[in-house]
Amino acid sequence: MTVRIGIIGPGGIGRSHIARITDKLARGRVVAVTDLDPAHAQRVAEPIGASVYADDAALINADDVDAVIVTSFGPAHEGSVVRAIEAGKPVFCEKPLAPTAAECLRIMEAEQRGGRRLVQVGFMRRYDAGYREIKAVLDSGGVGEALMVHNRHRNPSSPENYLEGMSITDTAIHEIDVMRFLLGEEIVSARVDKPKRTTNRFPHLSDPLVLVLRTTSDVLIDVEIFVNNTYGYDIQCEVVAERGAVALGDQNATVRTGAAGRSNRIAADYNERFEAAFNTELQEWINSVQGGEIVGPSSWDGYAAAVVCDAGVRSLRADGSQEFAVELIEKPAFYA
Ligand code: NAD
Ligand code: ISE
Repeated sequence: MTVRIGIIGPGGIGRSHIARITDKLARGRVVAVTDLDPAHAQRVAEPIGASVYADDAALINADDVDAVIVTSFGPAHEGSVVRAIEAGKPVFCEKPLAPTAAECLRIMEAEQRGGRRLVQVGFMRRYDAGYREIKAVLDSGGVGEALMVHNRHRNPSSPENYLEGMSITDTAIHEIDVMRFLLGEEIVSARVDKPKRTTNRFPHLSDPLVLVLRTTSDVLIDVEIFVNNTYGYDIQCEVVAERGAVALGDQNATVRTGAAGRSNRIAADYNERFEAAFNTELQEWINSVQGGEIVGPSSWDGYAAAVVCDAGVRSLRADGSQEFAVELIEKPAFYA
């Protein structure tokens, strides 16, 4: 059986997902598209023979849509995800599940009312081979307990509609989630330090930033967030443990050697850096829709990351470098 998929908001990442489902993945087909801009939806739908719907509700309720992918911008996610849950259809929502914990809580309430897991959040770093290898090393106990983690999240540029809090809710949320995944514990506090700003940014943005997190067992995590570095999409992570350190390797395996030394390409964007992870993530989602049991990152994971984002955004907006506590609700048995 082919899973017939409807996509809400096929902008940058949505079109990448359509291309991978159409050309690379098995047992999935995009049959329906909607976007705030109907002409854009038409342009996206035509080459793949998909139908265009006026809005998310019409697409979700279409008889030939088995499952939904939400790739609209963050503040629009809650409405579409809740509508999909209420229609009883599996929904893959790009990160963030929603920009604030309050929105994520409402999604969790709707999902629990429905009585079965329907939501998967697009935390694709959990599917990246490098992060998975770091997790395997930590889980094996070979380097002892993790003590500190150093992360760098660098983008070449960010558009004018990338607003202040998005450094946390749209960018660092990847590290927030993957730290929970690697360390297997929750984050209990967040603080944002604000270094000298780059001149290569829109005036409304503080860039770069350093997000400092602490976990339940006191692991200290720093995340450099620099979304206008002008040179490339550069993701780094090093876990320092009691008897060693383990880090992501170079993104592009080939190393060029010449008179200027040794070098390797830096990825241009998220598609190049995380192509394999996106493919695995969405193939496993399609498989789980077919199998009737959603097993990837859950609404709880979306919520747990959003609570940390809330604290980070408060610190970003506060004077100086203030630390804020992260307070999660008790995890519902539904998500155990
Ligand atoms: P984008 O602006 O390129 O595309 C968003 C699209 O959604 C646009 O076409 C817009 O018209 C449409 N849209 C907005 N609100 C809508 C609504 N209510 N109904 C229907 N359509 C709507 O954005 P993007 O860069 O593709 O990001 C989209 C989402 O994907 C964001 O949540 C972002 O955080 C996430 N994302 C994830 C990754 C990743 O690495 N996992 C990478 C990029 C983007
Ligand atoms: C974007 O939405 C992504 O998810 C990218 O992976 C990230 O690097 C970028 O900062 C976000 O805006």
